[in-house]
Amino acid sequence: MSGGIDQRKRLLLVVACALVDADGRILIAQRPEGKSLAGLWEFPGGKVEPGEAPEAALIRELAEELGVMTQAACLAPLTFASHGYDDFHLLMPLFVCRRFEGTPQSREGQALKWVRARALRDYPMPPADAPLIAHLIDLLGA
Ligand code: 9L3
Ligand code: MG
Repeated sequence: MSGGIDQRKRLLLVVACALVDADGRILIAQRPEGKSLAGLWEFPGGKVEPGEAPEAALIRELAEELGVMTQAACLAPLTFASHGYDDFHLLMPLFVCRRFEGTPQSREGQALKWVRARALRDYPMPPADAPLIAHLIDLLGA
């Protein structure tokens, strides 16, 4: 998390997920060309719509982006990112999900990779995501 929130900035609420497989590896997705932060690797997720619960938003995003099905009871909150970009401030809870159905597929042209917690540091990530790695290493070990 970085500093306080600049009250002049628009707040953006995004949810992200560390999908964890049976070997303890975590799924990351590379933001495709044409999107902001293209080329950077992120924890899958997206914007929470007004009136939507964070868990419901994440279930929707995982289905849309990866074709993966899960349930709110399978989403454990771990921490959250708070990062000021030039034109908005991002708040992003990170959930951990170990129980899901389906093999993640690239539904939006994004590259996908399963990596160990410690190896996450080898992938360039958006500034909001990078500080979350330490929490995943604490939880999952190397
Ligand atoms: N974002 C950062 N890290 C993430 C996710 C899912 C999203 N793990 C940022 C990138 C965009 C904003 O949140 O600035 C909205 O995400 P999207 O709707 O463009 O995926
Ligand atoms: Mg997204």
